[in-house]
Amino acid sequence: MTTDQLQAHFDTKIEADISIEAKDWMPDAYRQNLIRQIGQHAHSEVVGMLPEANWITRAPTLRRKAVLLAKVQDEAGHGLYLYSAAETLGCTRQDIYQKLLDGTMKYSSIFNYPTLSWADIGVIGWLVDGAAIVNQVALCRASYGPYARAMVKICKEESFHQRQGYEAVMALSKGNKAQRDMLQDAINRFWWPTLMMFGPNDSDSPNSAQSMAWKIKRFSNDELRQKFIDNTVPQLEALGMTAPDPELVWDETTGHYHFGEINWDEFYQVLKGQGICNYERLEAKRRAWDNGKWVREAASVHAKKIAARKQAA
Ligand code: BYC
Repeated sequence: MTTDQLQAHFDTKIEADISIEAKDWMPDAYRQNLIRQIGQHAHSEVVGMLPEANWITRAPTLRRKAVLLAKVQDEAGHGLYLYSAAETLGCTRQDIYQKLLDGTMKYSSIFNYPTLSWADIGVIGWLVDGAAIVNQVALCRASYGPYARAMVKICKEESFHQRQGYEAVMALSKGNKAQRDMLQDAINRFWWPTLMMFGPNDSDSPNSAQSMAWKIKRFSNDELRQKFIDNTVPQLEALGMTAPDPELVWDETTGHYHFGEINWDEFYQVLKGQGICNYERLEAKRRAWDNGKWVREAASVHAKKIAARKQAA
């Protein structure tokens, strides 16, 4: 087939909602855009382990510690599914991981904020995983099959994460004044950064139009952000807590909550590496990479030995 015929076949499949699979022909720009998004997504999962891991040794009870440990392990698993999905597009895991370490590939801005109290762990589960679910449920219908299928399993686990977060914040909301103040402080610090997770406003989102035409993204950044706010404000009210947004109000005419302007300067500063924890996060990942050198070497020697044994047999 000529390139034009291959392109026409690809377009027909996108139009008909037929998944694109790893061995199918796809335009190079589609492939590169997926490597970018899936790679960033994978990096977010593994960098996202760091702020939560910070509290494993300080969880208030053994039950909370076991649950948090399991959650952080789930995030590593999500990273693995996503790196595997990216590899089906022809990149190597090592290559895109190096791009994370040298700062040429992004990860979610949210993980550049510190976890200062136990309440932050509950709020991350509730708000950050809650935002991730809203974004990722839509990605379960992404046009690229391996990405969409990875998202199905990830979403199931994220739902559990969101529930554990809400259960933890519910306990704090029913606690004493110090516990309620700690929770309110965590909400105040994480509210706006959570809204930034959905990316820039649609008018400033360079990738959205093409990603939506290719049905990688099914909803725009602003649509998903609004959906998250509409879902979350009733939960906030049920906790007896408030959002740090004086403009947050139910709008009868639109049938949605109206909310204030996000501080986009802060968002772009964090993307440029100027967030509170950017340096610390990448340093932790670089250190882990260096410390893991002997494991990688031992594993590759073992793999070579097995291959040689198979060849000899
Ligand atoms: N942070 O054109 P746009 C989790 C970048 S992990 C950093 O709208 P796009 C969890 C964007 O990449 C969940 N960068 O982009 C884990 C682009 O830059 P490049 C993480 C951001 O791709 C552990 C530029 O800004 N979820 O839940 O169409 C523990 C312009 O943006 C951000 C995902 O990764 C940001 N927030 O849309 C707990 C979801 N926003 O690449 C929890 C998968 C934007 O052109 N990703 N940028 O240099 C997506 O759905 C989309 O990539 C986005 C952005 C909606 C995030």
